[in-house]
Amino acid sequence: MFIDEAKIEVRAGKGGDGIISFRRDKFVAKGGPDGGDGGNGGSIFIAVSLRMTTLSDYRRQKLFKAESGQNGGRNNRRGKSGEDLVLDFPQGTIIKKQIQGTDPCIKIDLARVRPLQKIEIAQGGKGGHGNSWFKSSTNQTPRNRQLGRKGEKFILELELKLLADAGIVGLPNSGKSTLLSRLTHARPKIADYPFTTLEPNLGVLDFSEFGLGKKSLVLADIPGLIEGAYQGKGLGDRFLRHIERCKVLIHIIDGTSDNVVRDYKTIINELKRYSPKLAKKKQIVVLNKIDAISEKDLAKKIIELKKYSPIPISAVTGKGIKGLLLHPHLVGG
Ligand SMILES: Nc1nc2c(ncn2[C@@H]2O[C@H](COP(=O)(O)OP(=O)(O)OP(=O)(O)O)[C@@H](O)[C@H]2O)c(=O)[nH]1
Ligand SMILES: [Mg+2]
Repeated sequence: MFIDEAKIEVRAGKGGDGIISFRRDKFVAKGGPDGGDGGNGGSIFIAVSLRMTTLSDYRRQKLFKAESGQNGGRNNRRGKSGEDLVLDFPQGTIIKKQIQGTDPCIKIDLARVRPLQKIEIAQGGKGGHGNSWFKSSTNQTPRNRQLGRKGEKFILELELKLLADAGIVGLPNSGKSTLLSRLTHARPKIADYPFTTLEPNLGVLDFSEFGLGKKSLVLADIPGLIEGAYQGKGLGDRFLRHIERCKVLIHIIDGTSDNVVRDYKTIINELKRYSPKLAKKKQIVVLNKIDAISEKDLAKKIIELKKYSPIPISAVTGKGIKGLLLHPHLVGG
């Protein structure tokens, strides 16, 4: 299941307590202090996993605890430290870390974190000193010791914003998923009814497969938008967050529609309502399904959309695809 929001709690381990103890040696009448220190509590780290594409791992389990340190022992034995815990997240995750009850305070964007890099998010508590640590020339039999410190704990608000170079937007049924499957090895569900795509699909566009050099881009196909998506109509606009970080949008218009300009404007309005920044992104307007309309109809629709420099294609037959790939926003972007 595609999950792009979650809230979890992380609790680092408590430090182990130092203990009070004195040597009881057969041959030493009055042994000195030998209470060991407690071990440190385990810390919690975050890391990026390229294999994860959703936050579904955080849907059920909400509380993550690292192990506590063990108490110190006799004979100056130090307690064992608690194991650290590493939590993996998909690459586009944004984590808001808040101390319980207060507003989000620290934002960590995992898009900037390299895979294999670990970042400490909650530090384990330090182990306390045992009484032998307090021994001094003036105090040979210390009766004090420290308790282990508590580990840090935080609420983490998780939000996933997929990392794609280009986002495919359009009305339902316009051919977004068909285009993704034409350009990449992704195999999203395609069908002749609206809202076939229920969650974003990603694919890698390898220009070399089209004889166009070495470049590659990640494409995101998102569920179709309809008028009022910003009010929650259809599947709403919640998937638009996944194209917020794209450099360019591929805006698909169904060439068989009887009003391509209205269709274009519907999408632009929904993008604007969601975020003016999104609506201002570089856009490539594509007129799809040209195999299904007459040449005359095609010429008319191209003129209607002239202001937006539409690229006519057929995602099904592949016609015009090279022209699309050669668009400066894709090749140069
Ligand atoms: N004739 C023709 N049909 C097409 C073309 N591209 C897509 N289609 C058809 O249009 C229908 C919808 O295609 P999809 O790719 O599922 O459309 P979508 O935009 O992803 O739709 P949603 O996921 O529901 O938003 C399918 O029946 C496709 O076969 C095309 O270039 N020519
Ligand atoms: Mg689709």
